[in-house]
Formats: sequence, C-alpha cells, structure tokens
Amino acid sequence: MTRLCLIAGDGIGREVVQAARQVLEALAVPAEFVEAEAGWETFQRTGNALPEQTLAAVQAANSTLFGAVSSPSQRVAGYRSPIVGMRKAIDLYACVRPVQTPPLANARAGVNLVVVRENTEGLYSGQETREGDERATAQRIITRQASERIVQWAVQYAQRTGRRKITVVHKANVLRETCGLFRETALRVLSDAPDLQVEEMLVDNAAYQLARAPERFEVLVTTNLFGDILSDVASVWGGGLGLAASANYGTRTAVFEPVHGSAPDIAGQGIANPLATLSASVLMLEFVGLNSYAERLQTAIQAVLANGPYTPDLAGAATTAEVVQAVIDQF
Ligand code: NAD
Ligand code: K
Ligand code: MN
Repeated sequence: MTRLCLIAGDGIGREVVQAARQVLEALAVPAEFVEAEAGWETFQRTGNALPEQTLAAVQAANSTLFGAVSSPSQRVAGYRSPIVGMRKAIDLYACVRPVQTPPLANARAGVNLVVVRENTEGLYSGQETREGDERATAQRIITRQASERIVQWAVQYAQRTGRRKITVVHKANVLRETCGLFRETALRVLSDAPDLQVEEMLVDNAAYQLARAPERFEVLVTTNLFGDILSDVASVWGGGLGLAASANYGTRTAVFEPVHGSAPDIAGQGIANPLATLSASVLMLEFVGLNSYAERLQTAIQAVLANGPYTPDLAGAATTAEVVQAVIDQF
C-alpha cells in the first residue's frame, strides 16, 4: 500500500493539509496516511523545528505532502526553517514550480512555464555568520555537481513534457565566480541537448520579463534564492499563491507543497484557498503512480476554478470548507 506522509506545519498549513486529506479520502485514494510534525509550534514545544522522527517518516513514506511553517524573521537561537533543512537533509535537489493560465475569467492567456530551482545550496546553504551588530556574512555555495544535476533534471523534464526552450537565469555579470560557475556548467550541459532552444538571462531582467511577458518562457532553471523569488512572481499568472503548487524531487523520494507560507494574516479564519495544496497533491499522486486519481483530482480542481466557489484571494467569499466540498462534489 502506498504510504503518504502529511506534515501540516503552522498557520494555514494546518487548514490546507487537513483539506487535502479530506479530499484524498473522498477520492478513495488507495494509500495510508501518516502524520508528522514540523515548524514553529513544534520548535516552541520541543526545541526542534524538524524532529528526527519527521525526517524518518518522510524517508519511510512513498511521498510527502507538506503544508507550510512559520519561520520568524527575528533571530531565534536554534531555529532553522524546517523545509529548507529537509530539502538539504534528504537531498531534495530539484524544486519545480509549474505556472499555467488558470480557467478563471480575466486570466492572462498563454502562460505555461515552469521554474526549476536548485534546492540544496546557493544562498540557502545555511552558512551564515554574524559578528556582533556590525557585520554579517552568508556563504553562497555553488558546486559544479549540483549545478549539473539541476540542469540535467530541467533538460529531462523539458524533453519529457514536450517543451522546447530553456532559460538559464543568473547574475554572472556581477557574481562572477558563483553565478559564473552555474552559468558555464548549465551551458555545457545544454550543449548536449540540441533539440532545446537555450537562452540565458540576468535575474533582474528575468523578474521584469516574468512580470511583463510571462508567455515567452517555457522552462527556467536557476539557483536557490533566485528561483524562490522568481517563482512567487510567476505564480501571479497562475492565479496567485492560493493556487501555486511546488514539488521537491530527490533521488529517493519527493515532497510536495503549496508555494505559499503559513499566511498569519488569514490563519484561523477558515478562508485559506486549499487549491494550491490540492494541485500539489495532484503532482504527488502522479509521482507515486496513482495517475487515474491524479487525473480525477486535476479535473475537479479545474471545474471548481471555472465555476467557483472562490475564496477571498480569488475575489470570492467562500470558505476553505466550501471549496473542499465543491471539489468533492465533482467526484
Ligand atoms: P505567505 O505565502 O504565507 O503569504 C503571502 C500572502 O499570500 C499573504 O497575504 C497571504 O494571506 C496570501 N496567501 C498565501 N497563501 C494563501 C492561500 N492558500 N489562500 C489565500 N491567501 C493566501 O508569505 P509570508 O506572509 O511572507 O510568510 C508568512 C510565514 O510563512 C513566514 O513565517 C514565512 O517564513 C513562512 N513561509 C513558509 C514557507 C514554507 O513553508 N515553504 C514558504 C513561504 C513562507
Ligand atoms: K509551503
Ligand atoms: Mn518561497
């Protein structure tokens, strides 16, 4: 039996993962669910935002659905973002965030892109130091091996999904050594893929182009921080953070999540959009080979997007529960 690990986390993470569980159960997905914990609340209670048992549960499962956690912006001794830690600990090296024109009125047509982000190093390597109140440094680690691996992943993804263009995003004009190594490595890997059109773009221009002409992109491949930021920009064209799904693929397992965080501004109100997490669940079902269930869920999500009800982020007045019920009514 397929084993799916659910990590709700904090804030709306709990609301949307609970919603996904309800939907997956209504779909009668042939899987057993195992719950594990992580996040700020877990840290406050146990002193560890990512308990060993949680890492073990993720590794023992066929796949994992992660909600969102709250990570404080102020310094807290001993705290580190568990999702960033998990990506590194389990070597979930490919973070993949597809964005497509949704079946919503007024949506911008023609958007069908995916941001492929290196997920284990770069500026999120966790090598930060601070000297008193005067100086702080972060190491931005770029290796040839990790760069090669993520670009190869992007090439295979492009070929598998019939996409023809890859945009390598960097800032090698300024970050000459780190982005320089990423760029050189990417272009070398891509020179072995003559079926793909290759372009390179500086990250600031990529943000501008994503905001003004998103339909020009197919696959973007980039380093960790740049990919994090660009995928939130791109998510606007897919209907916003309430709809954006994300996959973290590793060599042995994969963790799926909404792109959004714990949204403290709306947590506890029962109005979080559950569709991002349901779209992440579609990717998870595909990953574990439950393709017919993935298709039924995807069709149901599209139908609800086309006809409502809509949560407030999509200018509606529906609750999370009403959207969940509308999805279940499609089965
Ligand atoms: P956020 O993604 O939580 O929220 C950004 C905005 O989008 C908010 O206005 C929020 O209300 C809205 N939004 C997000 N998801 C929504 C949904 N499903 N339905 C409706 N509206 C939605 O980002 P933030 O406010 O910058 O961060 C809040 C917390 O989340 C921080 O502690 C941050 O560290 C954490 N965070 C976690 C993850 C993760 O778990 N992977 C990712 C990003 C941020
Ligand atoms: K998330
Ligand atoms: Mn992010």
